[in-house]
Amino acid sequence: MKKEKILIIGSNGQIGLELAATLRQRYGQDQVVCSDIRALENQEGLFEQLDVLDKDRFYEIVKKHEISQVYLLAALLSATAEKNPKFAWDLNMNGLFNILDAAKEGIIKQVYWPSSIAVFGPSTPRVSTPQYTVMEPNTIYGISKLAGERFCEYYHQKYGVDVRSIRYPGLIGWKSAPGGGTTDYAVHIYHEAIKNKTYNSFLSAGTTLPMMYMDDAIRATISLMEAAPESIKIRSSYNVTGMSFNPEEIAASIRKHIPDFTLGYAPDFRQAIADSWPQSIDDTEAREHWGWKPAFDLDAMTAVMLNNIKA
Ligand code: AKB
Repeated sequence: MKKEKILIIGSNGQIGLELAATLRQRYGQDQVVCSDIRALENQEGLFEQLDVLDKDRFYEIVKKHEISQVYLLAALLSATAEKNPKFAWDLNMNGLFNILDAAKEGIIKQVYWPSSIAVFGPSTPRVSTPQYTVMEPNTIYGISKLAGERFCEYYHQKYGVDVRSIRYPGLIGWKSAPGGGTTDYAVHIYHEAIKNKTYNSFLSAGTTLPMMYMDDAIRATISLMEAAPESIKIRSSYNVTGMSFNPEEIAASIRKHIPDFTLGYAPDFRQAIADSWPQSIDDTEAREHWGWKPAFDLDAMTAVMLNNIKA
């Protein structure tokens, strides 16, 4: 059987860096091509410069490397998208169309595209938010993700495109920095705890959000992509979650290791975004359809984050 040849678009972002390392370990160095708008100074392995809006260049790379699977991670996240709504819409939607169209034409075989808890809005039930519920997002990022979900399902139903997706909660890892999200405080807080023993949160004390440790997110992503097609019953995007906490609770978890850690608050425009999102997620369908189960809770994640950042 011919091995899959994988292209990661947006490989130098928070998820991309970790996904690339895991996929290369799993499938082999030469099976994974990374791409991003800019190369890193110390870019490793097969790499192609790619702006996902440049369809010709995308097709050129797919042809050159005989790509069969694409992970499309290039996007503007919630906070950055609010500052540049037109560009966010253009990047988040037209980037997706370029990849879905290639799958529709049979040029590639399988697509992974991340959605987000941002697809939910203020009218959604906020506790244990189910897979199917009211969805009226009020951020440009959430609107683009909800539209993207509808197009993924449409391309699957109309054209048989094998597209798979997860609604990521806030993702927390120590190997890479997040950029432009509302949940980013939950990464910064660990770095500041180690460096300065204090942090000023841009979300208020009681702002509870769904979150996930990066290792769980990478495992969920690869499990979904490797699952048998007949087990994938949702082609818009799957709810998944790892844990839920607010800034007070993550601070309490950090104080188990750094007792004199202090937390201050300076909420900004991201507070309104967080207030429109769920506090916790019901991921029953992901568990039942393809066996999803998180491994990390808050204290387990805190221990790994602090140990690795310190090292
Ligand atoms: C963000 O905060 O924008 C992202 C997300 C929840 O999709 N981390």
